[in-house]
Amino acid sequence: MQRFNRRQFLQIAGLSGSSLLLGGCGSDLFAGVVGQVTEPLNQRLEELLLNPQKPVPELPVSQIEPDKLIVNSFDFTPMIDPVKYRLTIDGEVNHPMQLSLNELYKLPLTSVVMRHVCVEGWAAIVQWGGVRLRDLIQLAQPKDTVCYVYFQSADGYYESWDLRSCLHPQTLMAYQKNGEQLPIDNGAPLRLAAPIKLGYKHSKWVTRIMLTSNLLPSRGYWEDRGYEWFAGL
Ligand SMILES: Nc1nc2c(c(=O)[nH]1)N[C@H]1C(S)=C(S)[C@@H](COP(=O)(O)O)O[C@H]1N2
Ligand SMILES: [Mo]
Repeated sequence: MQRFNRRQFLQIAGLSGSSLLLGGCGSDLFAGVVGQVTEPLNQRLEELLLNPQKPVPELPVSQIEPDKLIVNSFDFTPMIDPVKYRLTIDGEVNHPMQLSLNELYKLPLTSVVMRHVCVEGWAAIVQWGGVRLRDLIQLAQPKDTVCYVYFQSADGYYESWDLRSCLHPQTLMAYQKNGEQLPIDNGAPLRLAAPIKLGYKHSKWVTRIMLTSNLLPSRGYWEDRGYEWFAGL
């Protein structure tokens, strides 16, 4: 595992304005096996209609609804020692990494006020703050075969996303909620947050981000129980 070094930090600063090439899954992501066999037609359309790189209009800070975000965990709340915590980024990448929280905190901080929508029938406007997932992916340098990203969580939850949605400028690995340190129940030390997908796509307590060319048979905790995979908002 390669540790995070100074040159890589500078790389982010220098590259933050540029776009990352999507390799083989850019314009015809859904021309592949997933689009034609695994996913129903409506999800292909959903992907085609959504422009993932266009920022979702931001909501004002005055509209944050601190009491409306309901803690929703399928099982237990894992206790993670913040000193020992490492975020693993691996898979089909040139630079697999293990990042400490201090290393993550040194990366550019982005805050986005967005609506969190749970399929169970509630929503809340939340401000999430953290590292852009695209910056982390850029640091790991995915091989051009990569089309999907898997997220592993400390409570056994797992998720998979399409690469384009991971590269969206408002897709965050968040460590702040409403301007304060992320509470344990909401996924501390690190959770996914993005205004482009339903709540169950936003893995809490993420410990591993794995980049891959293929969607594995286990696509996500709720997806494997019948929920939609793309789950776009
Ligand atoms: N690791 C993990 N992440 C998870 C879940 C979970 O049970 N475990 N539940 C998901 C669901 S269904 C929702 S709506 C949101 C809820 O986030 P919150 O508990 O911070 O409100 O987390 C998502 N991420
Ligand atoms: Mo949810």
